[in-house]
Amino acid sequence: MTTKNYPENWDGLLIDCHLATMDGNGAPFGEVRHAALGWKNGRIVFADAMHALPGLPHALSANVESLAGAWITPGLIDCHTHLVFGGNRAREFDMRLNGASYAEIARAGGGIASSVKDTRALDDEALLAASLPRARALVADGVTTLEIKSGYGLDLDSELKMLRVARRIGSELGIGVRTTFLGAHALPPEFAGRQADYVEHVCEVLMPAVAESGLADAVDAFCEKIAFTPEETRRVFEKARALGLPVKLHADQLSDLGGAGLSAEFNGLSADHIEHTSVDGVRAMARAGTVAVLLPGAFYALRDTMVPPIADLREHAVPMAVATDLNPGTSPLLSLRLAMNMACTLFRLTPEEALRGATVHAATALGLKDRGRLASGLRADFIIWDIGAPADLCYWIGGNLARRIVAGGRDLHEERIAPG
Ligand code: DI6
Ligand code: FE
Repeated sequence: MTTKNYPENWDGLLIDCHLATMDGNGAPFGEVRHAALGWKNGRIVFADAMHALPGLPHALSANVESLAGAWITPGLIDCHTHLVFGGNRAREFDMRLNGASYAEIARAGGGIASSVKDTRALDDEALLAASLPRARALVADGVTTLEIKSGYGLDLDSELKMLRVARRIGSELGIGVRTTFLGAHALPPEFAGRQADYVEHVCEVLMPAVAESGLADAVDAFCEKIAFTPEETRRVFEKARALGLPVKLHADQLSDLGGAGLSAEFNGLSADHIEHTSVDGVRAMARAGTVAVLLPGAFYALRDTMVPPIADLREHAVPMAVATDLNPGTSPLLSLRLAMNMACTLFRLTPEEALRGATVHAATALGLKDRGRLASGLRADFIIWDIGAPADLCYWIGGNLARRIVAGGRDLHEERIAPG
């Protein structure tokens, strides 16, 4: 017991619960049983065993609730999405079922280009209205921070529009949103046959204006045979570095172009997909502290067979994050928990690795140190779940397990997250 002045006036105090703190305390999931969680002014002030509380619960907060043994985790973090877009690509789903490949559809002018057309056609309000239900679906399943990329605009006005809408999703839903400029996603139609000119345009026109706007937290590129070469990606990264923006990369998804190593060379926050990454790429990531972002939704939707080098990542202690890659083409996946389940089933992650991948390592992939764990001083982002053990979050396929979703100390009201 300490001798603090009472009452402490915590905004809330949950008692008789179990915490999966994800805070490397040696226990699986960083678990603390028979615990309590207190918060004040949007920050966690207590996340530990009940017997360590610095006073009687009612002396600490006027708002004490017993949870009768429920489990609490940090709010989940989806560190790779493209959820702002117009239209959808259900027709391509049909085409793929009839034998067309993703690369063939892209070469025939479908794919990303069709989402660019549909995204350019919407104004801010319409794009927000189209995108909000997708964000709500993620939040309803436990996400309190998400990353959203641009890349379906590919001209200055449309890219800025996407980034503005992404930021508005954060304020509308009361969640954390990090934005990423993905100008090097595909070649827009007005640059057909002039890829070098477009890369120049991204570096000399789009990226400086985006940086100036303050609307992007990072820069990404799609480094792939059907998109941008490693040399073009390097140019984009050099510009990002000059503008003071951190980088991350769609790397080695369909072929090994050395993308993971390239991201690491620029101290990238993450290298994402990485199905084809070599052990040299993994070593480079380990040296640079670049997070491996696993995207099993795209692997599943494309019926990929090349599993990311999980054993190498483990051996070299590269942190593994798990994200939805929510996008209209290759991963129309509206649940991060389902991505966690797929990471276990398809990539053989343990449930603990998958939950670390959607909390603490996802935070690192976004350069965020103030969330992803339950610990004093961090943001009060947490979920109360209807589960018997943390691994259940990966075990169940679908379902509504989140009983209560708290972001920055505020309960996200039903009307905020209910589809609408
Ligand atoms: N992320 C991407 O940017 C591409 N694949 C992926 O996993 C393409 C997304 C799209 O087809 O719209
Ligand atoms: Fe992606």
